[in-house]
Amino acid sequence: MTSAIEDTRLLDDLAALLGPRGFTRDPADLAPWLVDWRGRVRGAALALVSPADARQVAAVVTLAAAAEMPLVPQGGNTSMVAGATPPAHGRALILSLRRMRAIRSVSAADGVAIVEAGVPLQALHEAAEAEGMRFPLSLAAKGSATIGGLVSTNAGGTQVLRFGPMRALVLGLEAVLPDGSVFNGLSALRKDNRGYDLRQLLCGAEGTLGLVTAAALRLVPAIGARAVAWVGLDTPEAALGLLRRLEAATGAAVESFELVPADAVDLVLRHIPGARAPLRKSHRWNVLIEATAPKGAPDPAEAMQAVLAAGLEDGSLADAVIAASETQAEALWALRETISEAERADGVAAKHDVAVPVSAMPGFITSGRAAVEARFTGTRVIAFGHLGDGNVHFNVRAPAGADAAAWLAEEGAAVNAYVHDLVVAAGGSISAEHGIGQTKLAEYARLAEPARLAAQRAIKAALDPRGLMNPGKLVPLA
Ligand code: 2HG
Ligand code: ZN
Repeated sequence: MTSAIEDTRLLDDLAALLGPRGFTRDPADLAPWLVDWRGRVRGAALALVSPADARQVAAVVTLAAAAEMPLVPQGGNTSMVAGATPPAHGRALILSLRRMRAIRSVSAADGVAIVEAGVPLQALHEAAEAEGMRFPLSLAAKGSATIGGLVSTNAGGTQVLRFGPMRALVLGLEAVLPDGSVFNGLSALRKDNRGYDLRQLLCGAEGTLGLVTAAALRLVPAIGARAVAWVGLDTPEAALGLLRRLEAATGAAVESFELVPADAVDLVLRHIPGARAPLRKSHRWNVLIEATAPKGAPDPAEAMQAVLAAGLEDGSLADAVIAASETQAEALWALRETISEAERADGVAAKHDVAVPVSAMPGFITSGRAAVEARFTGTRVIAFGHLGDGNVHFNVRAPAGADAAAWLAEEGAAVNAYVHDLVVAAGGSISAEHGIGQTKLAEYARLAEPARLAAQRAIKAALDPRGLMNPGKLVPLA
């Protein structure tokens, strides 16, 4: 049993250990970190602790373990599933990794960067670029999302098609385990076959098995040439057909293939200042395509142009534009990357981050949308994102004119269950890239195969027997 007196003693010890830069109980300091990015889940915490290095993280974990104090790790706090929001009861500490921002090394020779957990993704992009290299994972929250969070959520983003999710880019990890020991696994060996892969276990563990303090990450050569296009077309099937033709014509050059419905373009044009329609007319479906080549390799623009011209000619595409400058390319990307923000500004939606086999996705989008809109009268499905990965964000918006928050409170659970049942029937996953966090936990427990849940609970119990690492996330209680 722990008592308030023991909690006070722990807080005093942590304050002494971390000093004023590393410890605060000031409500104003804590406030931004107590609510999730979408503003839907609120929690509370006794303090915000911000260790400066792995040694301090280990000391915090050891003290917290002795006091049986839950720890909630946080990076940029941009989780889509409230994975970094502390519990409502408030007996927890937020452990921010944001002070650990050293880029320890960038080696072009090995194609490896070693970076600490609190480094924002954008900063890693810049550091790699300065060495003629590139870290090939990107997403809309790159300015705030941190390496520790990206590893711990096995983040996806817009280049998974070619380079895989975070998991595929993590070559090594340094982490503090729940007993306070430090796992020194940063040596980025190409081959290392010593049994269970702790590094991969920690990727996507959402901080439930330990705290990632640094990562060795795969770099690839910098981009020499890139071609960015926006295409208007009639159906998701036509979009997937286009992807296959582009892949055949450009080899592995296509790295982003993002599906955007007309509704999403409308939301962006309405809510994001400076956004401009990419094509003369509105099209029911659009894709944003990026193909790249390293320096010295053939420029993919020519092949892309030929494929698009043929598609316009045979009528499978309605319209297309290839960016003529970096500024135009960035403007096209901004249209895609601000969908989430625009949707948030428009009012909360019931969000679903779903995966099905790539070839089944066009059919899933069309029939799923019709089924949901028929079952929940007035709702509007907006399905966008990573078609090339078989992953879309299948978000269901409230009926026009309705109070979106009230609608979500009343109908959200039924909508989620309905959509997730469709996903499971299609052999898919209810979380493609956002993780489980808090908001998907009940649905995950309802739908996951028993063997998966049992193994996951056994791993959690073995490594974190007291259940202090980000409790209430990812692992459903038995
Ligand atoms: C994206 O692809 C993000 O833009 C966010 O994963 C998706 O807001 C969403 O539903
Ligand atoms: Zn996404």
